[in-house]
Amino acid sequence: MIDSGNCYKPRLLMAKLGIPFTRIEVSSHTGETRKADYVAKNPNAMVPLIELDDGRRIAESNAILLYLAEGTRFLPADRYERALAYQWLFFEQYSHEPYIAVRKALLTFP
Ligand SMILES: N[C@@H](CCC(=O)N[C@@H](CS)C(=O)NCC(=O)O)C(=O)O
Repeated sequence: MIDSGNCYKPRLLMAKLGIPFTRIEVSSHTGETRKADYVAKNPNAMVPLIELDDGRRIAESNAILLYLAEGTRFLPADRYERALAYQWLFFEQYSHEPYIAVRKALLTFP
């Protein structure tokens, strides 16, 4: 979904890591996230969803980020430094996304 911040996150990381990908537009604006074929792929009916070359899928933007970042400079090897990265990811989902990003979307999309 091109105007989704949650979709931008993995797209940005894949670009920074030079990982080639194909973007398939699935938008909640058009009801596509609620269609049966999409819900069969992600029962939570949300984007982003990444499909790996072997067909396995990962939902939740930060789970996708952690999968992509594994073994790269974007996820520290040091236990404490990695915990700080997790700290930002949990903060983003619990304190930023619902209160700021969703409000921004509600104001902007209409
Ligand atoms: N916690 C999820 C949130 C994903 C999310 O809120 N996706 C929105 C677009 S930004 C969505 O798919 N909404 C569809 C709907 O509510 O029907 C993540 O980080 O991936």
